[in-house]
Amino acid sequence: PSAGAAPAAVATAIAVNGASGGLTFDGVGAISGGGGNSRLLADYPEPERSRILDYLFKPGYGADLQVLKIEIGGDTNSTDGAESSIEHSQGQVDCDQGYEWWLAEQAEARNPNIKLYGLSWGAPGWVGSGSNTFFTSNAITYLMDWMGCAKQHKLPISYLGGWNERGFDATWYENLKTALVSHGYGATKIVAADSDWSVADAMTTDPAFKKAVDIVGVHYPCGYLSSESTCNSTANAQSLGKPLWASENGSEDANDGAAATARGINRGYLDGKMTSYINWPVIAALYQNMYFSTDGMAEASQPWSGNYSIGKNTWVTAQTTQFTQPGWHYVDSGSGYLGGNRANGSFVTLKSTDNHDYSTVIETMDATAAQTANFTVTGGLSTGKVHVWATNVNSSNPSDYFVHQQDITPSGGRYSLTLQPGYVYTVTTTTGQGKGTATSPAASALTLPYTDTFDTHATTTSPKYFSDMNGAFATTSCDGGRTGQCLRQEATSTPVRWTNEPYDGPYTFMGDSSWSNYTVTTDAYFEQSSTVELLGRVNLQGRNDNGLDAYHFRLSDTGAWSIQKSDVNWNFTTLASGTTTAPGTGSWHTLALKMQGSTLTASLDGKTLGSAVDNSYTNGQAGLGVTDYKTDEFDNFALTPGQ
Ligand code: 147
Repeated sequence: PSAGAAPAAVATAIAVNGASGGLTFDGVGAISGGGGNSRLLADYPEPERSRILDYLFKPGYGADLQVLKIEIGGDTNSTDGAESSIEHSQGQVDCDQGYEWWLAEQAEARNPNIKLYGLSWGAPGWVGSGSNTFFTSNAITYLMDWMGCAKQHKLPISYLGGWNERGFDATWYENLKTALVSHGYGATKIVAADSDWSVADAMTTDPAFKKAVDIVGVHYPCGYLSSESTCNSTANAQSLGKPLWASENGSEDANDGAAATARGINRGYLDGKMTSYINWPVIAALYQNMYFSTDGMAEASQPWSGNYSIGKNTWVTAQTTQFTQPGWHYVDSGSGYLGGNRANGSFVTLKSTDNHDYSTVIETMDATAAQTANFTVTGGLSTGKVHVWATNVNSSNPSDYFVHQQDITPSGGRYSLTLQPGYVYTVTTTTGQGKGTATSPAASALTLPYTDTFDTHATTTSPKYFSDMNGAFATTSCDGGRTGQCLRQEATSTPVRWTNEPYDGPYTFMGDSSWSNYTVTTDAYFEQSSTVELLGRVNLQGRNDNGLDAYHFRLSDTGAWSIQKSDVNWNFTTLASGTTTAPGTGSWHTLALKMQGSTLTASLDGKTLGSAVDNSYTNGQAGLGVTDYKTDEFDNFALTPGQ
């Protein structure tokens, strides 16, 4: 065009033909775990907790997730926390450990059609004993125990995976399939290998492996972080005749990641024939000093105030999930790139199993001008009224998300729609959509003093607000002649790990990052020869727990004590140390770490051991730890404010 003339507007014909071919749609969902990202949601007050769950799972209200992938907790760090195993020690199964069962029950209660998918990041030490790999026969025993727990919880597990992002062992998957069938879980499909496309290459040359695996699940096939605009699978994968999934995608901010999510959901099918898109993670319900603190569908990091926010990611996801069901079919004739050019955006049409309803999801994330879509409906699909819903992804005003814009009555099966740049549109013959209206209370700090005697909690659930980073801290009956409940570190040996931090001692922390001058006190019981610690001014954590800005007061049963600081690379600096009368094993003692300005003071049973001066950290949360996989106990946790 000559200077000044507007470029010719792009017009795209969308042929919504019910007779067209297309693969089966398996659903759009999200992951709880990998790890610790849902932890604080469990402790939210009502009614906020239910409202957030509604925004995630309730049909016609919010993200309306169709797949929920849950971590099979392994007592080891799996990104932003460690999730509890159901079997810390072989043969001792406790199906109430962790919070994923609770979350899955909440999801099922809201949407009985949701598909559940279990995957391990790590596992208790016994699973990999001697090998430190997950691909053992013990792991199969362990997964059958986990399936038994799911059954006990009345949670149907549609899909089960192997070891997250740690390759595959063909024989192991074959044995897993045999075990599922022989234990009566033959309806559960195996996804392999939650890693890269090489699993499909192996399946093309190994018929037994190919037979054992039902679905090829690959991570970040649409790129990692905001690069998500082109999605890829491989010729080998497409030759298998098995569903191909983006079994983990995302790792995006709840708001800033919305454009990548919108592209990825459509383009996974267009570019790579992938029929499921599973976002990591479901929610950012974790402390804000963690590495991936804002990733998910929503953010909820203040269980004391009830404050939360629903991310734009929820609404671009809803543009597909509220208008489709797993089991619907893609309509290939009604799917492609606008004007044949990926820069204009993409469109994907899905139809109901009875070939009546359809929904077309259009994204114009990278378009720069308005365009037109000209629809023609044929092949037995409804030519009745269509409803148009839209999300303006360029807007930061939530009232521009998930808006019912207009209804159009086709004429002779034809109608047109103008598409603005930066939008996701859904054109649908279905009804029942909705945008939740619950609003959040204001954020506020958790005030001191704070105490927890660990007596009021269920025996198998970690206490309120505590988020474990390695190991498993659970309330259980006290040892050492003490009555009531105490907090015990339950992992008895180094787990099969997923992360690779140089220091992986079990620790857990809680509270408000604004806390500055305070004393953290606890009673501690040395069940074995070991070193326990108090943490204070817990601040930034390195990715995958590869370090922590914090102060530590450590005491061993031998009487050796220290005040140390650690940094985000797990460098430890000893600020003060000494040896006191050995507390020994089998008895209770009271430890305290006082932080006042730059002065740090450690005391034992009311007597000062020593102090140090350091200016590194001025504020942060409080925690408890054991420097090795020992089952020490804690009681009477108390935080008292200083000046
Ligand atoms: C994934 C993990 O599976 C998740 O648990 C979580 O840690 C997530 C955070 O982004 O990352 O693992 C990946 C790590 C790096 C890449 C892809 C997946 N990468 O660089 O492409």
